[in-house]
Amino acid sequence: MMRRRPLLAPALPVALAAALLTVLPALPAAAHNYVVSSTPAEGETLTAVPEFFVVTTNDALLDLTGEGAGFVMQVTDESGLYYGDGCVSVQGASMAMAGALGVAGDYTLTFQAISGDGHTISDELSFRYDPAEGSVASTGVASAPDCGGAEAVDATSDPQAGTASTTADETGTVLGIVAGIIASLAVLGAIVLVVARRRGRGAGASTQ
Ligand SMILES: [Cu+2]
Repeated sequence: MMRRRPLLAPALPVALAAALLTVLPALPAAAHNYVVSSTPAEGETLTAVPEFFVVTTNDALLDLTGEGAGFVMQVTDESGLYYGDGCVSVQGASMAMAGALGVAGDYTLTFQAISGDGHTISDELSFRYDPAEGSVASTGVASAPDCGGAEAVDATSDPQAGTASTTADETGTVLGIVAGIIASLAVLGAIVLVVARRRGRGAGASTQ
């Protein structure tokens, strides 16, 4: 008995560490999303107006309302005029706004997004527009477009799809956490059983 206890003692910290390692991967990542790609890319020269300006991050963005609340994309030219309707759609790790540009020149794409951990991230990137002769140029506006107000956002987004994907994500997260807790309880239970059996054997041996 006396010689076994020092051998059993290290088993508990190991069990706790195993339980933590089982639970931790199931918890939502607690870090800012970061940009992995964009249209246009930083420093890129566009020769045509893209169908969409896109910013893609490393992980799912947090679109709680399913309507892109808190998400902003603005494209401005050298004189500060705005292009695009300001309607931002969020899908998974990406946000997008329909493309529109004026005449040839230097432009800036400024964006704001809600990271998966609930924090706001924002940045800007520079690009050049060098269209073919005779390309149709959009007219810039002096103040930032707001997608025509909330009603226009409803009309141009798909609230049903957004709500469904948000619910699925949350269900997946909860299931992951529950599975992690059950797995760690199972590990702890197994350790307790092993310890109890060894003690039982030890006790039985000592009484005989
Ligand atoms: Cu953060």
